[in-house]
Amino acid sequence: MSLDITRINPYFEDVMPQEYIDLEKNGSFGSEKRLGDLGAFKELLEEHPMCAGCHLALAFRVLVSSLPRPEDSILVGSTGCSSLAFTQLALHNIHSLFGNQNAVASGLKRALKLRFPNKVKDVIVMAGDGATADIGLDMTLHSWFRGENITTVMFDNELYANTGGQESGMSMCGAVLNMAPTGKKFQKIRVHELAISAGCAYVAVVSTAKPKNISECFKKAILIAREVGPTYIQIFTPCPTNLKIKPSDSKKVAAERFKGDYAFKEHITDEAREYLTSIKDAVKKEALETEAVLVSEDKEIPLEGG
Ligand SMILES: Cc1ncc(C[n+]2csc(CCOP(=O)(O)OP(=O)(O)O)c2C)c(N)n1
Ligand SMILES: [Mg+2]
Repeated sequence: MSLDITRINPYFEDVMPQEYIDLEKNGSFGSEKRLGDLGAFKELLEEHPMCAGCHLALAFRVLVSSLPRPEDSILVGSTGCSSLAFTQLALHNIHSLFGNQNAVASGLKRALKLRFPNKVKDVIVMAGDGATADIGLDMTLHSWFRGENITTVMFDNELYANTGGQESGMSMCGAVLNMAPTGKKFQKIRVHELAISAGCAYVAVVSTAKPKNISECFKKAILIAREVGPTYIQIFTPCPTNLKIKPSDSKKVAAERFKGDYAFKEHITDEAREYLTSIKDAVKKEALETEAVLVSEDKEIPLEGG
């Protein structure tokens, strides 16, 4: 996507909503300080239609603010609470049929590689735990087995929130939910371990208890998916509505679980680690070269009046 797509046609300037004018003037496309702008502009969801205290919304905002190239990213969503957030985005996104998200993303990534062989196009799946670990598990796993160059993000609120609180494979054993009144009878699925054995080059289990960590892991996952292979980020995103806790307590729940069973976990293959190191060097080299050019250009600028 060209950044020009966000420019306002001069003929429409007087009728454009203020929020779009703000987005065009100050929006963070192409800005390095995107996280600092969180919530300030429309593409970063300053408002959203989710419940108060929804940590899926918090994670969503952190993710879209951390995209290395928002203008060249395509987000693939699935049915669930997150599909409400997608409607607030000024970014390319696709709503896929519930469970099909990794199949749709695979096709999209392949088509974009053929259509734009010399351009970076990041394809990122963002879906709930029900979509990823239950109904879409076969599509998710097979995209990893095939080694597709996509990133998969799971918003793990440990239930089907959008349909009123059924248990998912990611619910905790014993969890009593609106539509699981006798409690869940089996253990939470260890999708991060499946991701590792299915061949993901990078896997991270993170939590809204540490938003900055989500951002760092997500960036790594996107970079690695470009060249090395599939990547997976699982984010704990407590749902106060279904957990029946005060919205202001979501943070406390995330922090408590972070100290216990939902602690940070990271897996990176040697190849992915080497790739990250190699591009770090390339970025540093580029920065040094730019500095050298700037210094030499600086010397050539004649002093005023000199
Ligand atoms: C093919 C299909 N099956 C079932 C549904 C009904 N449905 C909509 S959202 C949802 C649950 C979503 O749960 P999850 O993926 O965990 O997302 P959450 O709402 O918790 O964010 C279900 C079963 C559907 N829309 N389409
Ligand atoms: Mg869910």
